[in-house]
Amino acid sequence: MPAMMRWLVMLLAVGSSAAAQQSALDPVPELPGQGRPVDIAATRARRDRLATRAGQGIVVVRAALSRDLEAEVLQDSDFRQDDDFFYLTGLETPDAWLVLAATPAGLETHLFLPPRQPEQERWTGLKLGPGPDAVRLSGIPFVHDVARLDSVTQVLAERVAGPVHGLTRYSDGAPLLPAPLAGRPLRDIEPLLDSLRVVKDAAEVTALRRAVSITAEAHKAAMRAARPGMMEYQLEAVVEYTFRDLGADRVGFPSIVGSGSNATTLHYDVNRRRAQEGDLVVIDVGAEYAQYTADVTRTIPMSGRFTPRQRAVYDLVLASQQAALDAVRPGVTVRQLTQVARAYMQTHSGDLCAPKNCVEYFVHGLSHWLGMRVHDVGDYRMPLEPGMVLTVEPGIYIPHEQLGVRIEDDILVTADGYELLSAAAPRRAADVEALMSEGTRNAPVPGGTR
Ligand SMILES: [Mn+2]
Repeated sequence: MPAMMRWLVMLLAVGSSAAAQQSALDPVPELPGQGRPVDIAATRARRDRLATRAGQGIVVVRAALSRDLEAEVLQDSDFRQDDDFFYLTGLETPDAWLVLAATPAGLETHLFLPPRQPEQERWTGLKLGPGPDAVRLSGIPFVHDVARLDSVTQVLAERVAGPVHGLTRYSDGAPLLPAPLAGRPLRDIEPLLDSLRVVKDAAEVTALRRAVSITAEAHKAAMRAARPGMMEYQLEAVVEYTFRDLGADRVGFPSIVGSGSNATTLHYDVNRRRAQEGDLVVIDVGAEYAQYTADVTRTIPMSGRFTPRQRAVYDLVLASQQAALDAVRPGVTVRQLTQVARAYMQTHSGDLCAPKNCVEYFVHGLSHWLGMRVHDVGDYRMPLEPGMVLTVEPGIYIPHEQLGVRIEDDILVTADGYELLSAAAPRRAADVEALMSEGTRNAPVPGGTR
């Protein structure tokens, strides 16, 4: 037996006794293989909105394909559901299909699931398969074995006129549509789905709140732990330990911990430098919880206190961010917020970045949508409306001084302004310093002299 299989068998043996011990404490997962229930009302409402907007015809959305642990030797990623499929079903089951048909009698929803394979489940754990459990747990009335995909869609194709609405963005090589629908005109439904996903419903906001609150706690842990001489990856470890400790599923994107000159590299994620006394460290991280990711950046002084110069740059970034936040309300566009932040920075730059204006060192965009993807889907020309979630993240990066500052918060647009979802992570320089002073900076660096 290959080494990996032996290793898995050992894991299974260990795992089953641990599971037996814990069974008195842990609630039995509602949904096999997923551990979180589907919000049936929310997913149904999303399907209804999509079908109403799509109009006549049939909508097809496919789940992500399962990955083969043995063949692909996964080191980079576990299975992660396709975002649109998750949005419409709440299910993390691989290799499934969702078909919505606008019939004369109303919307018909069909879910196709791979059949359960008890032999395989010895290795993979319980899976959701076709049957009454799947109907109950998914809230979808028609659940079929995926082997019946062609025969059921053949019947639907005969009953339902109009185009097929599907997604064309898959790059996994599997068919875009069931065979009986392949000859019909295909309309790409991605823009429509994106326009729905950019405005978050209550269930999505709940997941985002959790992701952001976990991320804020991770920032606080990093502030408490930071001290000169630590490796960047040690701060990363504190952040990502906190993510998992608080129930995050994974990182929403590779954690950025950039000290000194690395703080001026916008997407630095090597995290192998030793952070020195006097360095600023940009920590740009996001926990993913229930498919939704946070994206919060804090910039901290390794020594625990900002130098006067660092503090002046920091305060200009913070005030520029606040100027943009103060302008957030329904009807405003991201472009307008960007203009507000840049104008504020330009006006208040003084000789801080002489001979240039500091705004010349603000080299990236101010905001992006946030949701299931860290740079979430949605048209940036859309005026803000309640339920949209976005980042506000000005920065100043002066490479020749090895000085980079970015402050990034996540906000929910409300009827009369915004809610700062990431408020729990200290933003003001004095608050960052106060939290850092509570830390253990006099303790030896973990790992000694690595
Ligand atoms: Mn961001």
